Amino acid sequence: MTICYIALGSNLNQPLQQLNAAKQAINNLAETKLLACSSIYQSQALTLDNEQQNDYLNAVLEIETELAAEPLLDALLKIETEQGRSRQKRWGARTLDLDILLYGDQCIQTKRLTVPHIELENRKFVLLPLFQIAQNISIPGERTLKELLSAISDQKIVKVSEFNG
Ligand code: ROI
Repeated sequence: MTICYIALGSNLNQPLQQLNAAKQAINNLAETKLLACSSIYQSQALTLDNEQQNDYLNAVLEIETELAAEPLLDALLKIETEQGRSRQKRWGARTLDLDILLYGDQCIQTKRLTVPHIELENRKFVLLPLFQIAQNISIPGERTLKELLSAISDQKIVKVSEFNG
């Protein structure tokens, strides 16, 4: 069993419903148990070239899984597709984004997967929900979550909701 943290994000097609549906789907994955959910947070879209996008809703889930990292990635991509995501441009608006932030204490670097997630340390909309449910974890190769968070405290992010059920 490996403890993993999954980031959820959405800014299209009813983001709150997208996040709740994704949580249910992750809860239903084979060989996987949902251990904890952060609250749901809203923030301005981080974009390239000041492109205008809707605000995002973001959250983080803690799971325990027997799935290896790449099969877990495949399962998450399947959930994204089932919830209507087509792969558009990089940094474009999206119905649902599911990212593996951490997979146990492993560092993984394959063609398809970089863990810890490459943008983890720059994104308050990932760090804050992660911190809410995992204050004491250490991130392989990184500073503590608290240190990472204090380095980017200027990004505005607001708690707006909890998951259903
Ligand atoms: N911006 C915010 N605030 N939240 C996200 O989840 C998010 N995801 C993305 C980009 C486009 C980088 N911007 C984001 O993929």
